[in-house]
Amino acid sequence: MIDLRSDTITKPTPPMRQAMAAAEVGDDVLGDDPTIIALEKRTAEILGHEAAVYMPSGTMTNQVAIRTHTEPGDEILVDANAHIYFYEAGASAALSGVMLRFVPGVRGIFTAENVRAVLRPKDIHFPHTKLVCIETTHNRGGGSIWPLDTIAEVAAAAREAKLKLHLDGARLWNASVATGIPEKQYAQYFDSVSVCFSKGLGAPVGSALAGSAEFIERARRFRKQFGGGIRQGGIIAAGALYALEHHRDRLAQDHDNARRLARGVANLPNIKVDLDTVETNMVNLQIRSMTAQQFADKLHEAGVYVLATGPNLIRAVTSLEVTDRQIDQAIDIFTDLLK
Ligand code: TLP
Repeated sequence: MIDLRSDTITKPTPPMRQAMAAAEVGDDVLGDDPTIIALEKRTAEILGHEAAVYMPSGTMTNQVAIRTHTEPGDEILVDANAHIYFYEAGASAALSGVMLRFVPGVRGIFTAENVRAVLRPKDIHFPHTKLVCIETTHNRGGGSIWPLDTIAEVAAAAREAKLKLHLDGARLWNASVATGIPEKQYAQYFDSVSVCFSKGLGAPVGSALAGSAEFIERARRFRKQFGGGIRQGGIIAAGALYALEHHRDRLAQDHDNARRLARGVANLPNIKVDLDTVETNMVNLQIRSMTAQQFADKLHEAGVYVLATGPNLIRAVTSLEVTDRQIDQAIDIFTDLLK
């Protein structure tokens, strides 16, 4: 199978497994797992924040951030395609009791003006708006990258309104490799930043939340409350540390493969892909002659795994599990099915 469902399918490589097997461990809930401590320190350093805390998943880092920034009854601003809203099983409502308000965006990217347009005056009728969430690269936006100046403008609008700013940077690594802008240059605008090690970086488990030392101390308590203390988690953190040092630069290959796939299928009938929107390791493809699920099923029978992410939309994601040869084979399979 050529697995283009997600970059979450990536498996630890043999040297990563060796690093994991050799990891020193302790009890992280008691604060003495040396490998987790090293991972948190390195992550904070890369992001230019004071501290970071390791957690089992990106969903948990996002949701702990939301809980740490808000109180029940507050409102947070997201775009309608944000992972936080679309794919986190209603967690913000269930775990933090917050309302989500949508900021209109294009491929997940909104402007300072869009934020100002949804701000509320102080009034007894209204919830307190506390937080703006941005996602880069944007998953449902097809791996789109927020321009740095747009982030800076949105951050300024948020500050003016005394709102905090959270970055869902599950794939911030991809944004940095694609633009050459270091992660910390993006991260400087945010009060909290969530990053994932278990997507394109290829570690088996884990994400981290970064922020000020005070914010992270409060977040640690909510991690515990949400059931995210990991005890001898150094074994998995070692995979993440290995990935941070060895797998960031190679994301460029995944980006090349995504463009190669997009170019290879762009002129086929009954499929539409806008090549200008292929910025990182994702390709959003619109299907015309059948539903996206029907096409995904046909691809599956022919040996290519993709996800239908809308009635007419399929998503193909490249990762270290997919070789350039497999991309060429996938293009041939698309061609056979659509010709
Ligand atoms: N995304 C997954 C699915 O949940 C859709 C995928 O296959 O792309 N933020 C962003 C932007 C994400 O794309 C994801 C995972 C998460 C957070 C959540 O990470 P996990 O899966 O570790 O909870």
